[in-house]
Amino acid sequence: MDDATPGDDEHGDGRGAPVGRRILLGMLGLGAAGMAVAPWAQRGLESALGAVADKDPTGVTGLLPNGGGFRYYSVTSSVPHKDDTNYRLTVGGLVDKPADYRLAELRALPQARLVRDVQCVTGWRVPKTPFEGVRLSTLLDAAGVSPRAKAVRFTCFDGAYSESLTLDQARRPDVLVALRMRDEPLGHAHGGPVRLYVAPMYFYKSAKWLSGITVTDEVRPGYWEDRGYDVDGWVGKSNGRDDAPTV
Ligand SMILES: Nc1nc2c(c(=O)[nH]1)N[C@H]1C(S)=C(S)[C@@H](COP(=O)(O)O)O[C@H]1N2
Ligand SMILES: [Mo]
Repeated sequence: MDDATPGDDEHGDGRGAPVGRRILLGMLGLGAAGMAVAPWAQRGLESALGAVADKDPTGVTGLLPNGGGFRYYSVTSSVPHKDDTNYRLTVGGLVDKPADYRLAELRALPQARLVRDVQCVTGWRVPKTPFEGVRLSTLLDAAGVSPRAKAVRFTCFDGAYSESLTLDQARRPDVLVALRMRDEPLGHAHGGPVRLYVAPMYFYKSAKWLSGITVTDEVRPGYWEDRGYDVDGWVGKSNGRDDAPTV
């Protein structure tokens, strides 16, 4: 199960982003250029994405042009852009040593790399997608989890989304606080600069724009789980679906 390979050659597959995708992600990155530009650019982009969206109930969605089959999802109509200057990830709750990580601090920790299929509960699947980042277990160990703790809650700087895992699930080696996807820094559209990546579960568990990790004494269902998705989101064994596992 533990096939994460820290230190893999990040660009070894020679993959290059198609031009269309570069342009799109460039637009998504505009927020970093200035506060005056970002809200306009993002609204324009998101309504464009809305125009090509499938009839999909799960929030603002759209097929990312040349995005390798990924769809853009957000339950909010706009999301602030965060980067090295203002991104923070807090770790708190039932821990001995609450922490507040900057991006550079997360990058300085040991990194793990996983290459698995991605499966959305609405049916789409993207094969063999590299994700790279810090194992969640590394951050939990550093924080010193209380013996009373049973679960972990995740919150997001979109101000709305949340997720949860049991402590056992959270400690799996295939659960990452991801900084990179497809061998590039995680872009805003995919939840950058930092998202959760829960490899063996449906992609709704992989909370985008991650900003808070709170250790709790019980599982608190997340955004979609309050709206009917299974809390234990194992691919192929939940949500009434029989997809092949994302190995
Ligand atoms: N913050 C946040 N995280 C989220 C979502 C969301 O709407 N907001 N949607 C989830 C769902 S249902 C899916 S399928 C994936 C989509 O990730 P993508 O936009 O990178 O394709 O993000 C998950 N994480
Ligand atoms: Mo999804």
